[in-house]
Formats: sequence, structure tokens, C-alpha cells
Amino acid sequence: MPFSHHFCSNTLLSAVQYCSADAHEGMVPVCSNTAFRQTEGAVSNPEKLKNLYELVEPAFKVLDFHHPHQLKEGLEGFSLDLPDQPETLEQLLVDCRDTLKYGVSTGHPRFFNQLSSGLDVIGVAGEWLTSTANTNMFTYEVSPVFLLIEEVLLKKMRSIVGWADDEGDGLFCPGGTISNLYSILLARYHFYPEVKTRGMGALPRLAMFTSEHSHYSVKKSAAVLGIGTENVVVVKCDERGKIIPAALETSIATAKEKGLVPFYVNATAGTTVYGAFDPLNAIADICHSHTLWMHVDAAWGGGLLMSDRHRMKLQGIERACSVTWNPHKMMGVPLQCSAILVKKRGLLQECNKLGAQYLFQMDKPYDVSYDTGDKSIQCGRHVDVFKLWLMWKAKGSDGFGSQVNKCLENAEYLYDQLQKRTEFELVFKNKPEHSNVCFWYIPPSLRSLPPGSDRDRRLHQVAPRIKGRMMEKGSVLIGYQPLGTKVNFFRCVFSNPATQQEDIDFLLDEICKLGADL
Ligand code: ABU
Repeated sequence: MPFSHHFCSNTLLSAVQYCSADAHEGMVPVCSNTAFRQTEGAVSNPEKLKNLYELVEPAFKVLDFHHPHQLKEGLEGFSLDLPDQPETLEQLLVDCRDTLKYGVSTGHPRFFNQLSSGLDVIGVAGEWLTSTANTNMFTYEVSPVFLLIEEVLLKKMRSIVGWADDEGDGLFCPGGTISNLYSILLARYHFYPEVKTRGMGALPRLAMFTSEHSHYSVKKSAAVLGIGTENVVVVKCDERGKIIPAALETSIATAKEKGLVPFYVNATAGTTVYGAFDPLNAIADICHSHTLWMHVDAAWGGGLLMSDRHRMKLQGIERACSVTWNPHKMMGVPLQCSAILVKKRGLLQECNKLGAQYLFQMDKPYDVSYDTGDKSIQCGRHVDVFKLWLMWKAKGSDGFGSQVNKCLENAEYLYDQLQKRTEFELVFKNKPEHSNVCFWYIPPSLRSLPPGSDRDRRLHQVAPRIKGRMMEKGSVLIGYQPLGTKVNFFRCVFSNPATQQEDIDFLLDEICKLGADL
């Protein structure tokens, strides 16, 4: 049997066995019951997967926290130091086990800390096969199947966004920040192709627009691309965190009056903290009337396009010139998996092409348009597509839709509980649109204080202190942050379909326990 066939059939089972092994008891290997059912028909040993499903019990810790100096000093036979002589296989297994043990189980159903979470066994198998193939996405010569898989995925994602079959282009790249950076790079090149050879000195002073709740990668990209963070105009949002279209209009007019040249607007579909969706159609109208590039950062919200119940929240995304969509967030694909989708075909290649002759020879014995590496700002590019493709095969589009629905149902359940319980206050009253739920825990000592600066000062300290205790105990993990005038509050996000309502009840009870004496 050819090696690749042998590998393919064994990889899924190996991943199952790997995840089932005692040595990896710190991992939660599967998704929800729904995901299990979606997965069941796709592998040759459903009995094993069933066992994995039964392992989804939050009986172990989310993390076993140690300070950096403790890990550096070494713990119970676990040392980070590099030896001169080879270690034994037994020691390597201990090293693997302890790396997971002292890390964080982001697949745990009580890990609510990050937008990317969960652990999908088919995704793990995909990552494993990818590493075994150990190849590079720059040419068809070395990645024939993966490049065609990328083409199939990008086409499918563009059609889900709502673009016509003959429109569009795209790339998978390392994370949402880089996807957003591509969007600005392409917008600038679209309006000013001379920038590629003559640089920013040949251009007028450009201005770009993004909301106060948008991701910091927009400003970071402006810095990287030589546009400058001062030329990123931050537009006001409403109470819910959505950009105010009239404020965008005013900002564009003000920038023009100051002699700046607007060229780009970033709209967000699913903001990082509030999970807000900007009004895409209103933004598209403004972009159309001023001839501006409209980008939609749907890194977080893009997953909702997979759900018939929720995709209307992104109405207007089809009018964008480019879209960022991270399947490693809401779709539960193992990190990293992020796409930049571009409506104008050929722009990526024109903008980034340099034609290195040692890679992109034009006289190769196949259709060299499949050598897509010159579209990228990287040379070497990791294969991020196979795990997504394999998961899509295993679940179908409907399976992803069910996962998304489950996560948003969890968010609604948490929202309902917070409304019922007097120990908590919601940061904004509206029902969640995405899976983000933002709230304060009010300890007994603060409950009778009147609103004002003294209460705010004390409340600001509550979330970080609870988080510290939570990390020491390791029972659950949730993030916090201040935002604008709001003092530190918890942000709970759901992207792991393994999370059940009892995990949400546990979270709230645990916060009450950990914070009762504050
Ligand atoms: N790129 C945004 C990730 C933020 C988060 O996971 O909380």
C-alpha cells in the first residue's frame, strides 16, 4: 500500500488513539453531541469516537498554573533546558505529557477565555497529516493537492459570502491581523498601483476609517504599511458597539477638509469584546458614494454565515471589496486557519508578484497559474487548509451551522441567567447578537454602594482579582477588560460546542465563590 494511503487511513485512528491515551488526560478531544453525530459517519471506527465523546467530562482542570520562574526552574522531572546528549523515549513522553499538563486546555468546556477554543478530533487528524506532508504552499510543484483544496475552500467561502462564481480571489494566511493587513495593502494598491515601486512618497496623505470597537490590527497594519496610525480615523459607536453611520460620514468629510485622502473603511462583523455587528449595508452605501474600499473584518463573525438562523446578521457583507474570515474561531478549526477573501480577481497577484525565478518559472510542465505563492507577502506558507477541508467533509456545512447555533444558544442561556441573578450586572442590556456576553460580578460589599467613582474604582479591581484566584485554582477560565468608560468586566465567549449549560452554571457559581469576600 502506498505510504500516503496507509498514512491517511491510520491518521484518523491515530489521532483518536492519541487523544484517548492516559498520557493526554488533560485534553478534551471532541466537540458536542451534534458534532459527534456529524463526525460519526466519516471515520472507520465510530466506537472509538463514542468513547472520546464520553470523555467530555470537565473532571480535570482547565489549567495547572505556574509562574514563569517556576516553569524555568523545572518541575517534577520536567525541564525546559536543552541537553547535549539525547534523552530517552520515556523522557520525551514525559516532556510531551508535561507540556500539556502545564499548558492550558483550551479544548476544555470551561475555557471561555479566547475566541478560539475547542478541540475537534478530525481537525487534529488534519493537522497531523499536514505536518506529515511537511510541504509548502508556494507552488503546485510541491503542493498540488493542498493548492487545489485551497482553491475549493476559497470558492466555497466566497459563495457563502454571496459573491458571484466568476468573482473573487483569496489566500489563507497566518491569522486575522495578517488578513486585515492584506485588505489595506490591496486597497492602497487598487487606488495607487505606483506605491509598489515608488513607495509612500509618491502618494497623497491617505486616511482610513474603523470603529472604536474594531480590532487593533487595523491600526497595527497602518503602522506596518507606512500609512501611520495617526491617519487611522477612529469612528464612534453606539452603546451596543456598532459603528454610527452618520459619524462615519462626518469623519470622512472632516478628513477631506484637512487635506487627507480617504481610501478605506473597515467594518467589523463580530467585534472582539462586545460581539457587535456593524451595519454593513449603511457602510457600503457610504463607501459607494465616496468611492472607498470596504473591508469587512469577519474574523470572529464569519462563522455565523454557516448558520441559517444567524447569517442575516452579516447582511451587506456581499457588498464588501474584501473579507477576513477566521475558521479557527467560531468554526472550531485548530489554530491557525484564517482567510482573506478579495472580490477583484487578479489583484493579489498584481500587488504582490515579484516573480522569483527559482520558484515561479514560467516554463514548468503544468498550468503555472496554480503557482499561487506570488500572491502572498510571504515566501514559505504553511498548509492551513487541509484540517478545515477535512472537518467540512466530516460535518458538512450543516454540521458547522449546528455548532454555531449551539454556541449562540449557550450565550443566550448565560444572558438569561445573568438577568435572573442579583450578583451580576450586564454591561449592555440587549440580547447577545454573537456569543459574547459581557458582565460584572458585584461582590456583597459593593451591592449597596451608589453609582459613582468610588464604586467604579472598587469594581475595577474585582474582575482581575477573581481572575487571579481562578488561575490559581484552575477550575475555569474567562477573560476581562475595561472598555471606554466601563471599568473591568468579564467577557464570556462561546466557540466550543462541547460546553453545556451546566458549565455555564458552574462558571457563575465559581465567580460568586471566588469573589464573595472582595
Ligand atoms: N484576534 C482576536 C483574538 C482575541 C481573543 O481571542 O480574545
